[in-house]
Amino acid sequence: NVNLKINGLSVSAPKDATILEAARLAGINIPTLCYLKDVNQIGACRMCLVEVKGARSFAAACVQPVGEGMEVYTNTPALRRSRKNTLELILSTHDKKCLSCVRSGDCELQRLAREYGVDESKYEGEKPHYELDASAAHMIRDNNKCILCRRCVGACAEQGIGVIGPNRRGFASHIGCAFEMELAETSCVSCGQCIVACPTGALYEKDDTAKVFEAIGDPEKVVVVQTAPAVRAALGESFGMPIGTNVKGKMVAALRRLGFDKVFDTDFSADLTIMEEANEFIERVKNGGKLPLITSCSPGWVKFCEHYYEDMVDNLSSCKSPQQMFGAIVKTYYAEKENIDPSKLFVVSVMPCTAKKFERGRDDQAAAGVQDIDAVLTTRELASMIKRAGLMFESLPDEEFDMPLGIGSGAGVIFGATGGVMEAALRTAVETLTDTKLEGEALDFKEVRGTKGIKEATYKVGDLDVNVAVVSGLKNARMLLDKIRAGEANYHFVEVMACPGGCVNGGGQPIQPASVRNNTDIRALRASVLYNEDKNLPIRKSHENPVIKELYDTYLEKPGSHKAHEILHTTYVK
Ligand code: HC0
Ligand code: SF4
Repeated sequence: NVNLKINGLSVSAPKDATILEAARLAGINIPTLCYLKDVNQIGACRMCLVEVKGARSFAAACVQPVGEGMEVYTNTPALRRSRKNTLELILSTHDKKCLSCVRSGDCELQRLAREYGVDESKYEGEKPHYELDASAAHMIRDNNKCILCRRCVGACAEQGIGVIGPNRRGFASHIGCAFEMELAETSCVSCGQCIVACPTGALYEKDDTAKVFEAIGDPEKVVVVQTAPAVRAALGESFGMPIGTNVKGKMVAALRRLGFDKVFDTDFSADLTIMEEANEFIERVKNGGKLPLITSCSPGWVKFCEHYYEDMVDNLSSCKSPQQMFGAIVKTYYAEKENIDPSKLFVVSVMPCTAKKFERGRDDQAAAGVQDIDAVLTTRELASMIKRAGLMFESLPDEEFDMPLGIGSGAGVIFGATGGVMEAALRTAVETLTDTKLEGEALDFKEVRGTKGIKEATYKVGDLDVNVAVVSGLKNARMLLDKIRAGEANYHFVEVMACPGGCVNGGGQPIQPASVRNNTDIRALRASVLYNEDKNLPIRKSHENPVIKELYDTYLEKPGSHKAHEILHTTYVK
């Protein structure tokens, strides 16, 4: 550790800490705009400038390391003037339509402008004007609100994709794709990590709330909603609840009050995915099929694989994702059972994910001859619908999902965290291939839990040593796939989730500002919600879900049957 003084207070900080981190230890918050830990550390925005005694100029606290005996000042009149001026310069080119901006209330620029009492029209002058890029299935870029912080650029690079960056110089400088292409023309995988990194309203998902309100209001339609496992772990954040609060019951109550005819759980179809995928795994092992089997439930990952690892597309599981399986089952099995014309059914998904908006429109996702899914809302869009409907979320009662598609096992719940799909599949594969019954601790495959980017383990399943790997974040996926391609790794089963930490950290989740993201492990807190729910559920294995059993007994026959293939499996582009 090194000892230094910050605003006259003695502070001891690790020797590789930055001034920003050391100040935090002393209870002092230094404002930042461009800095996002591990994503964007370029010291460019000039908001975090501090005075260091003896230095000739101000230092950027986010990149400047601490030193023994250093004397730092974070809040002098000169610094306050400098920060205010920086903000006023940013605002001189900013499209200040705050009243209707999606980020109004949680915009980091708005907050600093208020804190520093800026004159928002001090530098009125010529403004660049940019057309919106609404080409992609999932999002919109509005460069008129961009402050050139480059957090989105860092986020996309961290995903190992890097399709956005600065174009032109000086006054004309702006963020976009190479050669001014539209986003839809690039290999963007729709993960939305750029959106959750953006401090302002320059990036946001395509809003489907109006379409869903309209369907709910249409007396001809039966409107069914499903919620992904990770939504319950974060929706409360949009209503000021602490990160890591499980709001399942209130979420269900809110959806019912919004007017959905049936409120179901994606955990159910996550269980169904496990049945099909575990079966596919066993088949491939027995029949010398393509290994490793790689999961296919994360649409950002699937698109990434199709684009960058064409030669490994045959490794992908042919299973549709739980989102798509859910829609397919609603429009076939459920429609028959309830005697509803599939074309009258309108199936909405609430997802922590922006790539699900893209997945919905993929080919071969229409089991009943109409698209499996009709609309996808992010967790954020659901929060906005709840607010617009005047529902007081915090005081809603806890309600239960509807039956029959509202039962999910603990295995389905943990899908939302990295490692969860693997653990869920192992619970079923081990019991199917061996005569053991997993109980208590034996149900926990701890080696594949946790937020580490790459995890590996070997499990004994019958006579077979099964080598598994779990990766989250596409940069990590790239490293692992390169190893597999080079013959340096021998896995049987691999789980890939596009977003770092899995769905809990998806691009559609409530946005936490950098001040929170830099200092809290939001992935771990949200994941703990899912592991706690799993621990406390009476049914923790997909194959023990009674509705899943009934579905196979009365309709699908058995995992991997002809009918199951027609309804629940899909194809990929090479
Ligand atoms: Fe996920 Fe899913 S677990 S991708 O992360 O597999 O989005 O939460 O809904 O489909 O179940 C997201 C989350 C899902 C799907 C499930 C899978
Ligand atoms: Fe990059 Fe993902 Fe944003 Fe596309 S959605 S630009 S891949 S970060």
